[in-house]
Amino acid sequence: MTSNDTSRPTDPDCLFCKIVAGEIPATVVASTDQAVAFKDINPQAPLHVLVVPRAHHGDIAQLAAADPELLSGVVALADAVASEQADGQFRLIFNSGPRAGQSVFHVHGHVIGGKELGWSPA
Ligand code: IU
Repeated sequence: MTSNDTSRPTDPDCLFCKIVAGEIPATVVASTDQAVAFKDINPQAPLHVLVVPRAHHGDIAQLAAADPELLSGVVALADAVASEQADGQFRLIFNSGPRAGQSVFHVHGHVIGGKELGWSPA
């Protein structure tokens, strides 16, 4: 783990840190000074955007413990994206740990919406 010029934690080996830095292309739909929202490359719904903090934190629990205000900023960006790109209603999913389906270990919320959603996560 290193820090960039704003003393934000980053991981040079992290895919989402590279997307945040613009080193790997992604379809960015919104951003703030705290977080970036980009389209998931394998969308599961008409609206499927990932919201990630610019700072590197491994999962939602680590983010909440380290910087609850930043977590709040991530949630606010999810809400803004759902309002801009869909009807403002959304599901926000943070997979936490491999058995829960987490494959990228830079915390990210899946903003899912744009259709009537069923409920069968298991
Ligand atoms: P997960 O909760 O860690 O499994 O989610 C990772 C998501 O990142 C998954 O939905 C991928 O489709 C998505 N993704 C992406 O949008 N861009 C990428 O370059 C890669 C994964 I690798």
